[in-house]
Amino acid sequence: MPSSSRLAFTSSSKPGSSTTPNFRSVGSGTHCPSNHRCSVTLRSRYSPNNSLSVPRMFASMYRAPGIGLAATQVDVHKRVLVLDISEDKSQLMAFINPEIVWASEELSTYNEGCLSVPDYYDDVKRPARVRVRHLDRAGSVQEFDAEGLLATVVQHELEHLEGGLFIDHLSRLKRERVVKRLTKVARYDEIAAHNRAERESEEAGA
Ligand code: GNR
Ligand code: NI
Repeated sequence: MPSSSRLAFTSSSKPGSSTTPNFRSVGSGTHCPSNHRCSVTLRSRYSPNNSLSVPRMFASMYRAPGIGLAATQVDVHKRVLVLDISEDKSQLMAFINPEIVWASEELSTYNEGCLSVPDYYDDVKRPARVRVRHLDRAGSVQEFDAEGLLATVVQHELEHLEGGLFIDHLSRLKRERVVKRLTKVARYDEIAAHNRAERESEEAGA
């Protein structure tokens, strides 16, 4: 289903650009997943801190727009994921301390994209079915089986919490090519922001 995975990104959405300032893409030097393992496991009780981050994460995910978001992508270093794979964006899911307790041997391939790797899509092979254990927002333990898109997205998001990205599954050549391009884009964005700030301060001074 490569085409449906693309639905999460419209041409007007440019993750990492000034419209979504809380996203940092690969290559910007400060992007969390490339250099940070999000190892903070939350206590079993759902704390007020988490109740703050979950609604904000939903807002970031819907605005992006994306079908899933890991806390680490918005610089929240906690093991929290939000998902909504429904067409009409009516099925919020929030997972605290998620873990995969079982994965099928059978693999499936999905054409993945990522808010942290803007404008790049590629096929990734992952277990076709997984069983996920997590805390819900009330702090109770939940378990469910996922397949299809849900299984793919849960694994994609969990990977973010471990400091990984879907491009880690690609050949070194492909990965280095996309990182190089995004590093260049990030540098241009930086220069543009610098020029804008300079112009604005000149205008304010004049
Ligand atoms: O919005 C997203 N779409 C998507 C499509 C295929 C496989 C994974 C994803 S997750 C992505 C949002 C994102 O980057 N979450 O980390
Ligand atoms: Ni992602």
